Amino acid sequence: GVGCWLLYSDEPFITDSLFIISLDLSGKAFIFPKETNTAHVILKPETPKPLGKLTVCLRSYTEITREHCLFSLATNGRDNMFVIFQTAPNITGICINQEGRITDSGVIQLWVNGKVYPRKVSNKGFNIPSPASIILGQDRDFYVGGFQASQSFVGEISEVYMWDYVLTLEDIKQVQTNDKMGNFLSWTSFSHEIKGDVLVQPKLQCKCLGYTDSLYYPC
Ligand SMILES: [Ca+2]
Repeated sequence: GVGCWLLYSDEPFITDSLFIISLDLSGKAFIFPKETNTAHVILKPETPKPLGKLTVCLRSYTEITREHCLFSLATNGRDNMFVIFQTAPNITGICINQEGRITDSGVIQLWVNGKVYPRKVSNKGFNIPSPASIILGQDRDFYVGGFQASQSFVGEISEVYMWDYVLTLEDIKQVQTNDKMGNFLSWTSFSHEIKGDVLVQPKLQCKCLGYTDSLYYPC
């Protein structure tokens, strides 16, 4: 039958979709307990489509001091189409706005813990064809796989949201108080598949206080 054919297919998207579940992860976090070249979470948009612009927001909490990859979006042609790397231990709330470079300016805006950083401009021609493969917790050197433990994430990731448009400053403020749902990926109906050693646990700290140094307070 079709299911058997899919199970033995090399096509990653079709195979992955057999194990995707959609859950409301409000008040929960993914825990990546140790350095591996296997543990990651595959994310599946409700309605995959090409992206001319996008915003990604997420929270991470880690003690590791080396570089690590939080979020990786790859397409068949490019393994590092859109990635979020971090290089310092931190409790971080990140939002990245990315405009397309074909019809728009290609401006990239980055917020970290409520602070806006100097804008950058993407490479010419930025546009993400569909389907794209999105994962948390590993950097990859291929469309699917090519993970190195030395770039893996160890710690907690939560409140992952993605939009197919650029968020305004008001929108970003709403994200920081958990009052803005994603229209492409939303933590409140999160279609995902866990691969390897990743746990879902209740969050110990959640809402942010706004624009202070202390991003979190207990749930
Ligand atoms: Ca790598």
